[in-house]
Amino acid sequence: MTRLSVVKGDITKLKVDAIVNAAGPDLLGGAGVDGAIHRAAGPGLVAQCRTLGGCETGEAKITTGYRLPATAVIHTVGPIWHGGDQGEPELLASCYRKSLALAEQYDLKTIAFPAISCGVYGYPISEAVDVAVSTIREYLEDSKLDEVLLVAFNDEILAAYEQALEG
Ligand code: AR6
Repeated sequence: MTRLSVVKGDITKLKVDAIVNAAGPDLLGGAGVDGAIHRAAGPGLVAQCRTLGGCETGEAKITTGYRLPATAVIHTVGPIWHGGDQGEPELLASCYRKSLALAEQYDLKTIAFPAISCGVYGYPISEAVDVAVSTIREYLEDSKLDEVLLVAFNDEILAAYEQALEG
């Protein structure tokens, strides 16, 4: 059975098969976790990203990890929060599903997610973590993955994940 757990820390330090990047649609780097991943990976990452032609909201694309301890980076574009009635939950769920599916497709067994859309894109944390946990749990009912990690960058997100995982 696949393990789903929460860890506090910096996703760029994790030695897993794939880390997920909360990217922007141009995939060329930015603030938040995206900036941290590009800084840690080095210039090879943006060079490969330039060849990908961007990424639509709710979709995901994969690159190698370059100087990161992780083997691969799965770049997904979360929805910008506009109040919740513009398809945000479905788009956020799609980010998790498509990222998990890409990991499986590439035979990657361990994957770590940041709290997609919970920073610059303004998604309310408790609502976002409920989408993340329920979508991942549903996906893991039938999957070949060994471990999924939810990475909390601060205590507020850590507490929200812990509460969602108890439910
Ligand atoms: N490790 C783990 N989580 C982190 C890290 C880290 N090193 N750094 C930040 N976080 P954000 P978004 C958390 O803003 O809301 C960029 O400009 C952070 O605390 O990175 O999806 C992109 O290019 C928050 O909980 O992503 C896009 O344009 C979570 O990561 C846009 O921001 C996501 O926050 C994407 O916005």
